[in-house]
Amino acid sequence: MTDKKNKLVQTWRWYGPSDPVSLQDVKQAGAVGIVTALHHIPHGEVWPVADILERKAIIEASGLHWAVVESVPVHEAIKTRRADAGRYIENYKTSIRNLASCGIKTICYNFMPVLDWTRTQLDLTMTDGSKALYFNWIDLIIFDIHILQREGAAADYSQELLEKAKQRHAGMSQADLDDLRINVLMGIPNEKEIELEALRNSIGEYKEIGAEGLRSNLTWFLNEIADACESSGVVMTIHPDDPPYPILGLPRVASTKSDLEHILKSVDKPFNGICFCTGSLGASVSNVLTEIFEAVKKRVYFLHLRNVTKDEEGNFYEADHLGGDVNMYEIMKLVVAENERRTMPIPFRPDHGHQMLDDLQKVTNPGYSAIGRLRGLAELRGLELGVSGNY
Ligand code: CS2
Ligand code: MN
Repeated sequence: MTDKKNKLVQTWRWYGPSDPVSLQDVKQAGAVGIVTALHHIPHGEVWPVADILERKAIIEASGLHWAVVESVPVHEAIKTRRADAGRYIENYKTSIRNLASCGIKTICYNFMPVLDWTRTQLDLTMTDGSKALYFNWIDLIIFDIHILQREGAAADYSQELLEKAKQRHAGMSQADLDDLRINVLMGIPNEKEIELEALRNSIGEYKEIGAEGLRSNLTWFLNEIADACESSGVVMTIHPDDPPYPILGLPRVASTKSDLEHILKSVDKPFNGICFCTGSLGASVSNVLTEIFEAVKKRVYFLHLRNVTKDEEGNFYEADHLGGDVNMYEIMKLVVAENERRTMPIPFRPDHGHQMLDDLQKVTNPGYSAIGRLRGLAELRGLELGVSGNY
C-alpha cells in the first residue's frame, strides 16, 4: 500500500474541434483533463448522447479525458423564470442524465443575467508586451450611456466618474466607440453575441426581478434539478459573477462570500457546489479570497486559478497567474490541504492567460490563446508541487 497524496487534476479549456489550440498542444502544455462544452447545441436544447460521445471520443483519442463540462448554459427563461421555464428545466435535466450516462459528472454553469464575463478591452498591453483582458469603469460608463443608451444609467455612477467619462468620450472617434461596443458584448468564444436591443430589453426584465428575484430563481433551478443530479451522481459548480458587482443595472447573486454561502445553504445538498474562480472573485476590492475558500471549500469541485491587478477605482486587468493581487501562494496552500483530504482530486485550470510570444501574431480567442495559459499552468503546477512537496 502506498499513501500517495492527491494531486490536483490539471485541466485545460478546449473549445472543440474548431479551437485554434489543438489537443496535442494541450498535451504539450502538460494538462491531462479537458474542460469543454457542446457549443453547437443552442442554449436550452438537450445535449444528445451521440454528440457527447462523439466529443468524448475525440478527447480520449488524444490520450486526454473529459474532466468537466463548462458550461451547460442555463437558459434565460430559467434565470428569469418565464412562463415556459419548465420546458428548459426538463431539457437541462435530460442533459445532466445524458452527460452522466457518458461518465461526465462535473458541470460548471453561471447565473449571470444575459452576459457572461464583461471586459472593456481585450488587448491591454502589459509592460512585457503581452496582451491582457481589461475592465475599466470609465469605458463601461461610455458604453452604458452612449452606446447602450440605457435609461437612467447615469444614476448608477458617481459625479466624478461621469465627468471623467464625459471627457474621455469627447476624444473618442466612431471607430473607438465601435471597438468598445464589440469588446463589451464579446464574451465566451463560440457563443452567440447579443444585440444591443435585446440587451436593453433583458435589462428591463431583470430590473423587475431584482437580486432577490434572481436569487430565488437560482434556488428554484437547483431544487428542480436536484433529483437528476443526485440520482446520476452529477455535481453542479456555479461560476462566480465576473466582474463581481452589478453592471449595466443587472442584478448579481454570486459575487461575495455571503452570496456563495447562501447558495450552498439554499439547497443544502452535496451536488450543489462551487467553481472557485480566483480571478472573478479577486476583482472585488472587498473579497478576501482565503476566507471565501475556507467558508465554501467542502463544496468546491472545480477551480479556476488566475489573477487580477486592480486600482483604487475598481478597474482591473488580468495579471500573470502568480503576479496580481490574489496571493496565489496562500490560496494554493489551502487548496492543497483540501485536495489531500478528498477522495476525488479537484480539477483546476489556469482559466485565462496573456496573449504572448508567437500567439501575438495569431488569431486567438481572447483570454484563451495557448502560450499564456501554458505559462500559467506551468507556474501553478510548480506552485502546487512546492507547496505540497508531493513529487
Ligand atoms: C470563464 C467563465 O472564460 C471565463 O472567464 O471562467 O466565464 C465561465 O466559462 C462561465 O461563466 C461559466 O459558466
Ligand atoms: Mn473563471
